[in-house]
Amino acid sequence: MNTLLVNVIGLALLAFVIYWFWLAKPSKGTKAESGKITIKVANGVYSPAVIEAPAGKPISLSFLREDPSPCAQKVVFADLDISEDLPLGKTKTIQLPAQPTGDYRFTCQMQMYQGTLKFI
Ligand SMILES: [Cu+2]
Repeated sequence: MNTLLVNVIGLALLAFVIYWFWLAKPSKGTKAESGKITIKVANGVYSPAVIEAPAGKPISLSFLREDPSPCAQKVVFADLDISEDLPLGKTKTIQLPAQPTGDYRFTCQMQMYQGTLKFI
């Protein structure tokens, strides 16, 4: 009986290891394959905070700001020299020109909100 129990535990561990290392992929960015995505601005986080988009194509990001604090008022793409005001409770769409592959951070003006745009 003991051997059986050990085997069952062993199998369970093995299944867990397989799941952990091969099946549970680390959460990657949300894909914006169509080049369009809406990002919610609330509670100190952009959701999604990591966005993947195809390099070499213009994309359009929509921000829906639900956080009334002045902190969330602007979104800044420092690398792209783009800074836009986000109206409260309305969707603001920002067009970004085509970019080469790479990671581009976007933040609020105080950098408390942080997000990454990955062109892949
Ligand atoms: Cu801020």
